[in-house]
Amino acid sequence: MVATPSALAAAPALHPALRPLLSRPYPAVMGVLNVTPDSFSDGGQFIAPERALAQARRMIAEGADIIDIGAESTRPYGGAQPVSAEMELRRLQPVLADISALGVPVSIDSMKSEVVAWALDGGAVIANDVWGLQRDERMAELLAARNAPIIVMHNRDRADPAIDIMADISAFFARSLDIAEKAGLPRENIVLDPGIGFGKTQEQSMIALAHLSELGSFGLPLLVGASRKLFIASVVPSEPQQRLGGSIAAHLIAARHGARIIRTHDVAETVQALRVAAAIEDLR
Ligand code: HH2
Repeated sequence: MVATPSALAAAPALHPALRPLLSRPYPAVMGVLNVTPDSFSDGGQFIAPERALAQARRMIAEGADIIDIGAESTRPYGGAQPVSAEMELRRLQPVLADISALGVPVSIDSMKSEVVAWALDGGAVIANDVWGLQRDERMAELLAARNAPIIVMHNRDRADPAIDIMADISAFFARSLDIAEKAGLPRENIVLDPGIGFGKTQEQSMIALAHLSELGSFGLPLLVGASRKLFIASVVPSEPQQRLGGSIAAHLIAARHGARIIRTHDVAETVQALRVAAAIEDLR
């Protein structure tokens, strides 16, 4: 079952910060802004505050509906250095208020509740937790207290080629939804994300895209972030900066199978692809 845009937009209970993002015939686009030295595809490019602000402005001009700011690289198996909450805050502090003032909702990509709390105070409106409420036990309570929307992403410590990845993703989401319910975080605040490239073999990342529509059975909006990820290079060997074609292919398939938010580094090209695909589909 695919949660169609009209069904989701009509759902009376959708959190008000999510509603405008989900009411169009093509998915909303989340532009990635990494204020990190070591992110896998753009590490170091936007750590200078003036560059981060310029990149946010550029992505908004290109059609981004959300800006996702991250101050810790989460790249799995890529040797990303875990950073302290203090370091995340030191990287976010010079940019968050200015970017939040640009008129587009900001999400905070952090698995630490103290960073998310600070960011929500400083202008971010959506939490993006790559451990889906399952790493920091204070996260669900914090978001319930603030009535903030959250992206719950599937993750695993390591990939296991022997498992049924769709069953694993569904079981993970069920656990996250249980944690949310116990904390009093309403279901209508939650967006689900299969976590392309996280705790999955390259093939499992592609299986998650191919079978995305199965996750529609949760009745919640789906987000997909396939941008520049390694599974693309498993099909066509390429460096992260050379994976635009593969990213767009994956995102169009995700949109077709029910994704309502697409997370990308390449906003202009992604918006164009999604809009053209939607215009063509509309004629069927
Ligand atoms: N992917 C990355 C980071 N955060 N959040 C969600 N919800 N979904 C994703 O697929 C996702 C995410 C990895 O991409 P990037 O931010 O560019 O890299 P890094 O973690 O190295 O900063």
